[in-house]
Amino acid sequence: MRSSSGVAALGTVLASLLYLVQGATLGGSQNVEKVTFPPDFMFGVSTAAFQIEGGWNADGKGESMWDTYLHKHPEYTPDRSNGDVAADSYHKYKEDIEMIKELNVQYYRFSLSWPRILPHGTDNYINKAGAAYYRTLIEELKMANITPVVTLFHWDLPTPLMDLGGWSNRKMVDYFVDYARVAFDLYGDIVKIWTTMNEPHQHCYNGYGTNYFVPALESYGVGDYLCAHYMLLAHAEAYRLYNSEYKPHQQGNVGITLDAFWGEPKNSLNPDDVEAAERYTQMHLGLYAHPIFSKEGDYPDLVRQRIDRLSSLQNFTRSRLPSFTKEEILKLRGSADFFGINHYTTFLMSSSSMEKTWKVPSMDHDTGVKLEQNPNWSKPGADWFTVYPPGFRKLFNWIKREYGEKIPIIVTENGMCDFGGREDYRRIDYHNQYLYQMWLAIYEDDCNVIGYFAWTLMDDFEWTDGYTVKFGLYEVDFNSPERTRTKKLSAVNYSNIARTKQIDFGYFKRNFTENGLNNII
Ligand SMILES: *[C@@H]1O[C@H](CO)[C@@H](O)[C@H](O)[C@H]1NC(C)=O
Ligand SMILES: *[C@@H]1O[C@H](CO)[C@@H](O)[C@H](O)[C@H]1NC(C)=O
Ligand SMILES: CC(=O)N[C@H]1CO[C@H](CO)[C@@H](O)[C@@H]1O
Repeated sequence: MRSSSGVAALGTVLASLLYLVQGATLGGSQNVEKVTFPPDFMFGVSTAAFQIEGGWNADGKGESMWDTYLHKHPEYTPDRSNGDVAADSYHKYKEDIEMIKELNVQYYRFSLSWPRILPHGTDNYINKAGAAYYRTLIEELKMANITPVVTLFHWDLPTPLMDLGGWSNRKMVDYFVDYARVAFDLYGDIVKIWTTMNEPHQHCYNGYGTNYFVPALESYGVGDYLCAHYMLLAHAEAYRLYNSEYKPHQQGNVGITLDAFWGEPKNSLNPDDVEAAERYTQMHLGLYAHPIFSKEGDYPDLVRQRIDRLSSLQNFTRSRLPSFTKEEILKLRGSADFFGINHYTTFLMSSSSMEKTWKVPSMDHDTGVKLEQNPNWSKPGADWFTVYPPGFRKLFNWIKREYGEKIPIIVTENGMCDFGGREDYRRIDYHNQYLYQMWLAIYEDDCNVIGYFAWTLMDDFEWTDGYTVKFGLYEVDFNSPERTRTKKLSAVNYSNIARTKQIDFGYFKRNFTENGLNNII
């Protein structure tokens, strides 16, 4: 990780060089032929344990809540699938490493399966085979000159802990810190970049506040905030543990990965829509980011006031959003060395006090914002996913405005889903266009973005969508016991970007014309 001032200085030099390069028209008004990133910009690729590993009960692994839930509810996914085998990375990690090498990226972000290492969730018993799996993976990555970026929690909570209420139980803070300590002890000598949590917002909102994700608690407007509160506290405790006991000799960095859709006002001339979009981002990203990255700490005022007021109107004795103590506010404030952000898509936003699909209470009702898709934006795969590259740049600028330009931002996930196929020109275009918007954020807007991780290495288990949508740079044949991996065109092109640190739009346009694909963004 390098200092932000270094990035800014380098940025200025490169930006002035780049303006000398001859332009060619791209899409609309942008005039860019060569878009180059700093030589030490971090290019990587991301995965998550449950989505690729399989080996759900191999060598003493315990069950995660996703294993347990999907075995009980095969109807949860449209293809009645689960993560029992997935891409079988538990057995095929050597092939994964070959692919990562082929991609020319220097970083690989993956997550540890908590129940693979601690089958009961608690640290009284460590599964040696599970611990050894990650040790080998990390050592082989290092031998291949690939820096591991390790996520501690990417949603696969050990079932015994879910049975105690998961993140709605305050005790989870202790259990998470115990698990973090085990991970730092096992791998901290060779892992120098950690993220504690992946997308707590998606996890809490969809899993505790609705039934869209496991554990499907449907504790609308209550469980989602408990989950948020205790995940934040657990993150802070793990960060403080690392700082006091591990950082002095291990010298690594610890961050968190948050997520955000961009909220575009439905009508940018309507102040209500503009306010709605801002409110949405505060309620969904600010709720998690403000306690950690803001100067003053704690939940954003807007979030605190809105949920307090509605809770009181709804006759709750206390707010549905718990409060931090002074000590907790201090513990959380500044508890990250970098800001990990996952971003995929944008919605049009407008103000609404009630929609048919909302419950009262609920986070949707608390937020009071109606989300719609712009029919003009392409929808290449999953229903929730439309392509709007400028939203990416706007999101970086929002983060900079709210939390300043010092904190380094790492895009820990960005990528596109479709329904499969190796000639994935749309995915090439998605990465090119989103990378270009990120480049503008860096060079035109001085946003301190230092890394980009493509989601994802290969086709995987995509939560509610099962295996029906594809995000991979490599295709996986899920009908073959070998789970054969084959590179897509996007893998070739992403590997060129990672190698040259440059986007080649010229190539892209040629191929689009040859294939008769036009105007897909
Ligand atoms: C809250 O209590 C008041 C006074 O008892 C009552 O009029 C109102 O309907 C209650 N509100 C809800 C949402 O139950
Ligand atoms: C979609 O594009 C048409 C034609 O350019 C435009 O009139 C319309 O407002 C656009 N719709 C949205 C929601 O932006
Ligand atoms: C810029 C870039 O990476 N272009 C490559 C994309 O993939 C095609 C097909 O393999 C190559 O021919 C291009 O050179």
